[in-house]
Amino acid sequence: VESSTTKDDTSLETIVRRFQESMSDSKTHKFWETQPVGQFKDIGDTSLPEGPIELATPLSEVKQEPYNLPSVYEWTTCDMASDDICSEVYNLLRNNYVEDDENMFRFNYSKEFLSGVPARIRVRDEVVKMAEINFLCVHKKLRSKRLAPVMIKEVTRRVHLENIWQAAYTAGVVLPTPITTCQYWHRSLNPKKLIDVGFSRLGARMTMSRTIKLYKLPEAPVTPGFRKMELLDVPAVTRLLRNYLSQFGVATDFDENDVEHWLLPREDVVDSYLVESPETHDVTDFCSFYTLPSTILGNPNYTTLKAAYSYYNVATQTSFLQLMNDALIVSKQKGFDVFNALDVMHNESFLKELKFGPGDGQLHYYLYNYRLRSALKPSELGLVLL
Ligand code: MYA
Repeated sequence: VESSTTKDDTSLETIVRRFQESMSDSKTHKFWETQPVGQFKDIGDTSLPEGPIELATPLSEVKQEPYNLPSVYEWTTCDMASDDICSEVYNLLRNNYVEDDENMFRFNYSKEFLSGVPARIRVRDEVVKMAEINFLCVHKKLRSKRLAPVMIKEVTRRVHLENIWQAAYTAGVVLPTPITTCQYWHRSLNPKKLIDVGFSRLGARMTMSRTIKLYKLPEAPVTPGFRKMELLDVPAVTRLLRNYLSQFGVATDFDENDVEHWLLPREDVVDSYLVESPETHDVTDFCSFYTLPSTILGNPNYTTLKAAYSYYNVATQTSFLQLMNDALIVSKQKGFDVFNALDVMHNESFLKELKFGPGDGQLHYYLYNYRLRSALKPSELGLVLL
């Protein structure tokens, strides 16, 4: 949700929230304090080594049976290739997954997103095999019963059995200890709808028609050679991305298979565009975004907010500003209401100029069983998790 608060906001709600945020570091975490993650008490202790916190153990020493659940429950492994099971998981998430602070919107990930995959993530000079953990969800009726720690321990056990000892994940809540904290920014594409559903508000001294004019975009992309990515572009895009991501402290380590899986355009999942030089036919620039609608809760006129999320972008010949403006233009053409981006990588350099506004939510990034000597700035992070 677009932030409606300014620095001098002194409403009681804001003061209480800021206080809670400032206290959350000193809150006790009965579960997380037992886990191999950076602990709040160690922040600033530069004597601790960077790298794995616990060593890998032989697989025969990994607990072979699942953790116990309260008696009426049992574990099932979801076969996501089965339509029925995929629908069950999809519906659990559609009704119970992440909401904004005011409970106006809830993520509605499409079925295509719902698979777990291993990843290679580079930390400084080390490429580490990790699990990307996502979609942790407990039904609304079963909250606050300490089920989440059992689920996390069980997924950890299962990942260990795959001989993987590290993980990466993001969350809106503060846990021990973020490697960086990022902010979402939002670019209105359909300002009238965004205002109607309470996603954003009419600015001071603005009318609806002036707002619509402010966010108006050209009909078509302006960069010569700007086109959709195709299968044959995979090697060139991989080269561009690997070169770009090498400058960040923590980043995805993409190979050609990963680029094909994560970035090749898929209807309603991911869109990728590139610039092919009209003279040399070299691929010089790349931009991408994924589709993540949110259900609009309790609005009589609208049910779905269509949001595009900036994914990975690389500009070498085109200005970054113009490349991202072309991304906005194609996402508008495709009917998105809003284009979201985190302040990771070099995104800061286009956010304000392209009329993104800061959101009210933060996204914290975490590594499991891997210590960083010090936190990163968002601009030092080359990793976007779906
Ligand atoms: S982030 C998205 C998380 N999902 C949602 O926000 C959906 C809506 N919410 C829910 O479904 C529930 O509220 C959840 C918590 C399931 C989140 N990440 O059972 P509880 C800790 C990690 O009584 P519930 C995503 O998917 C909390 O601090 N821990 O609480 C990435 C407390 O521990 P402590 C969390 O509200 C997930 C304990 O759980 C989160 O009923 C990455 C309370 O448990 C959270 N988002 O359920 C998971 N929220 O006392 C970690 C609360 O210590 C993966 N908690 O503070 C770690 C790597 C594992 C693999 C390792 C391989 C080597």
